[in-house]
Amino acid sequence: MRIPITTMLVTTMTALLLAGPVSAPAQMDTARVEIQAHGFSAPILTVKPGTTVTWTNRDDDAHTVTSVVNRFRSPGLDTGETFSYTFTQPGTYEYFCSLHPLMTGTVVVTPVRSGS
Ligand SMILES: [Cu+2]
Repeated sequence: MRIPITTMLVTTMTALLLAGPVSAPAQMDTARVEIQAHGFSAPILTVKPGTTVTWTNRDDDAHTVTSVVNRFRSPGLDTGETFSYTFTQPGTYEYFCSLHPLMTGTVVVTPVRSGS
């Protein structure tokens, strides 16, 4: 009995999906940035893909974490409030506080090399 070509295609594609993308599996890393004295505690933060970065506002003033190219955008964070974003793709992500645009920061997501 012949197997329809469409069944074979679906099976092949399913196998590819199960095999996952070529890139390394996502990692459950976390990183923290404190917002204090009208600045970000890590002006340049370097992380691996899959890292969830959490910003915490330690100032009395409200601040935001706003991506320059609108990849992420926190609401206004009052004292003690947090905002988290997971960086899945390598790249350089610049952000600032939309209430105080002189407050800037950068997250650099480094590519993961195979075999490391
Ligand atoms: Cu601010």
